[in-house]
Amino acid sequence: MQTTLSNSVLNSRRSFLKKMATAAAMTAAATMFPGIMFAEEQEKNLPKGGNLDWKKGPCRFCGVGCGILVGVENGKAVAVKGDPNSSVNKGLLCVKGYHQTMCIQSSDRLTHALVKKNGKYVKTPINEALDLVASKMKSTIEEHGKDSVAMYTSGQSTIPEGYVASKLMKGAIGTNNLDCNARLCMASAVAGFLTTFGADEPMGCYEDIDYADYFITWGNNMAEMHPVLFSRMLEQKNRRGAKIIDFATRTTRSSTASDKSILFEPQTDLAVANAICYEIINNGWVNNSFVEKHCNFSKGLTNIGYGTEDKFSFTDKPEKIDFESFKKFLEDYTPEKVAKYSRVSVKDIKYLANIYGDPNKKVVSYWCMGMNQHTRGTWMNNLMYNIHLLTGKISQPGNGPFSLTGQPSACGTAREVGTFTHKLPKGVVMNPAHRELAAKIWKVPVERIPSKPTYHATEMFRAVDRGDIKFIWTQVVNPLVSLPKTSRFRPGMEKESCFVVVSDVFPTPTSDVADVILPASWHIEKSGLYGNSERRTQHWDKMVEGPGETTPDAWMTIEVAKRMGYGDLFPYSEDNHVEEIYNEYRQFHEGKKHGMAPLEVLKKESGAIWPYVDGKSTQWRFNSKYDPACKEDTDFDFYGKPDGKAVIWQRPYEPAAESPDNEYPFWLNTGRVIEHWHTGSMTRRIPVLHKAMPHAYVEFHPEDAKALGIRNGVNIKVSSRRGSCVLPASINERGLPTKGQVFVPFFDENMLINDVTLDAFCPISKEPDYKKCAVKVEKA
Ligand SMILES: Nc1nc2c(c(=O)[nH]1)N[C@H]1C(S)=C(S)[C@@H](COP(=O)(O)OP(=O)(O)OC[C@H]3O[C@@H](n4cnc5c(=O)[nH]c(N)nc54)[C@H](O)[C@@H]3O)O[C@H]1N2
Ligand SMILES: Nc1nc2c(c(=O)[nH]1)N[C@H]1C(S)=C(S)[C@@H](COP(=O)(O)OP(=O)(O)OC[C@H]3O[C@@H](n4cnc5c(=O)[nH]c(N)nc54)[C@H](O)[C@@H]3O)O[C@H]1N2
Ligand code: SF4
Ligand SMILES: [Mo]
Repeated sequence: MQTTLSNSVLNSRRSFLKKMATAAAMTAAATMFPGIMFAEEQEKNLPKGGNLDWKKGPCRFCGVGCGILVGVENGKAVAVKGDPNSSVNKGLLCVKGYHQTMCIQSSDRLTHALVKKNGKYVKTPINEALDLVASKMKSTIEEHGKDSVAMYTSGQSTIPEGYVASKLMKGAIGTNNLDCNARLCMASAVAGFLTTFGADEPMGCYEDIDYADYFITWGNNMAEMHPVLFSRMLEQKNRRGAKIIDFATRTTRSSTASDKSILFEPQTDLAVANAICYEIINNGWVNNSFVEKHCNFSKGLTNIGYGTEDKFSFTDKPEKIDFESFKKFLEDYTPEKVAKYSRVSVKDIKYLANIYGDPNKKVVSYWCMGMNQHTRGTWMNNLMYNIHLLTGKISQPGNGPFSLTGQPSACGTAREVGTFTHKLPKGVVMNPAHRELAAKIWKVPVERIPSKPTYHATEMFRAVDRGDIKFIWTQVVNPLVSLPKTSRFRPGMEKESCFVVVSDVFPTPTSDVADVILPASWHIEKSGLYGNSERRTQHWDKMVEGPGETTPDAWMTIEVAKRMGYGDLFPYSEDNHVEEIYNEYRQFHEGKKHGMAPLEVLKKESGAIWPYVDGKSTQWRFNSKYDPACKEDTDFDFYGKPDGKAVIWQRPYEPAAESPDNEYPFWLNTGRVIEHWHTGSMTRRIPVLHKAMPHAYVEFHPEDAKALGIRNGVNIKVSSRRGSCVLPASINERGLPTKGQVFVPFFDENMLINDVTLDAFCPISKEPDYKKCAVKVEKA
């Protein structure tokens, strides 16, 4: 397969994004911090008069899951405002929420299928393109076996889209070659939940914000990434003096808006969490009755590697331990010892321990990618739970560990429908009872669902590069910008050995290497359901028509399944497939532990939280006061585990997979900015957002910049052992890395920082660590 296709689609994308960049100017600072646009303020900006028809749905962007109302006039979306009836955002939105629908009017929208013929993309009727996809998928299976075809999907796929992808791959074809971008995002959170509680997803809900005395963020830039929740925290700070503490490796807008910012050396959060537990135990702050009744202690293997080699595999060997040996283990983590390498002072470690240890203070801990994108991400999640379990501060209003999700349906689709290689809509492929249930609902022979997981995201693209996967279909993802170490995976995807199908709404660096590009309907151009961070399922009806032959992703999957001969398993109607699929899917979660709200409720209300039991959302799981699934004779019941007890894990500190050395002396940390969504494909097509943040940059600590003679705007080459990337320097602008660290956001396809990152991952969750690798920097 060749890359250098200079056809009109690609050219128009590049010149389009360039044109937008040259028009750059910083806009409306007032709306940029913390990114909130108040409902009244929005009202002033909305078109007056006319007959706006306001339609309800969830925001397209982040996992906060704000409710939006879209104003439709003459078949066009002309305005967006926050839904005042949504308990998530109470009428608020951030800048991305407010401007979201503007991207669909972009002039380079994919409106028709494109099929590559003799090195050029040819506009092709959608039916023909789907014929080709189905026949290629079928012939690849016939020639090379079921495990030679793969699908890579998204936490931005709707629930029905994820469901039919899983049914096609696992139920119809019979391969577990399905994984999704939530592997790059939430996998460590999932593995943390499963190892500690035996049940995925947070126990609390956003209402915790109204009761907590302290919010502690563990490497989570909420002011930019979960802005509406952060504004709810700021409101509680102003109203009743609740305190926000930002514990992070870089000073961000979240740090400057907090009451206290504590910085630590990357990766040493493991040690600090253990030091907090040491303090809690040695000061007698353990909630003994809670721990005795509701917790077990365990340890697993240590020194478990970093997954950098192909076909890496690892199985943990958990072992029960007692409280005394856990206490003894923590002696290596006294505040004095940990202060030496974490850069956190003894005083600050004790300060944090004091807050968690004080029975009269309610604490919510928040985290997202800092803890998950970590080569010991599962451990780090376990350690967070240790702190809340030892103190019994969990599953109560205002007290709890809260793992925030990133994508709008990472919970609803990736985790609940289960678009991971090891998952089924209920449970995992390894469990015979879970396979039986799936086979029954899908009406397929149980033997068809393979019992072994195959490729997780990183390993899937390694397999493409090796030539083991010969057909891949990506939906609602842009992996050649977002995967770690794209310097390997781009040439891998370009190889003739793999047929690549890309479904997107815009051309991207991933569609650049596609054999077939399928034009997808965007969010409001189709009906769907998403599930947010607080287990809230939200439904929306199609609001506007999409252009050309754009088609909903679920319907394209169904059409391909039918063409492959699986029509009887996909008996859905084009007009109503979303509802038919949701009703089928709901059967997987029947019962008090995970019951999902019926469609009638979701259509009327701004979402409902599962478990939805007897017409009511369950806000706090595992607490028998609130959760009808708990056994009756106990106050708490961690029913994900057979004995109802959560696990306190002994997990040591271990260094990062790659640390700065003489040749590569800086830490490279990567992440996001408030204006852009991930790879920028949508937000860079929204003029107000693109102008506010027109290109990526490499951020320095001012002392490092001074020592290197680097000024703002100077082009810098950032290189690692994998690749390099040139970006303008940024000093004292958006954020402030610690000395010895540089930071780069990954939204800019013209400055591909993932050519530089490392594909090391947590051996338990297989989630890559985008936050740490070693680089050198020089003037370009
Ligand atoms: N505007 C906007 N909002 C978004 C998104 C977006 O693209 N744009 N994406 C959404 C998605 S999918 C996600 S996953 C979230 C991400 O939300 P966040 O995780 O908040 O954002 P990031 O910028 O990825 O990560 C920043 C944090 O990583 C921390 N960090 C770095 N190294 C370490 C470490 O060793 N340990 C710990 N504990 N922390 C460390 C830093 O301190 C910093 O606070 O944002 C969601 N919201
Ligand atoms: N360096 C670095 N890399 C990272 C991270 C990091 O912190 N640092 N974070 C990782 C994380 S947490 C995440 S979640 C991933 C995200 O990685 P990706 O999911 O690959 O990035 P997105 O830009 O969200 O890609 C979504 C694509 O779907 C398209 N799209 C939008 N709506 C639709 C639709 O309805 N249908 C279809 N078919 N397409 C649609 C968009 O145009 C876009 O191209 O990135 C990961 N990569
Ligand atoms: S906070 Fe997230 S869900 Fe809410 S408006 Fe902003 S991007 Fe959308
Ligand atoms: Mo994410």
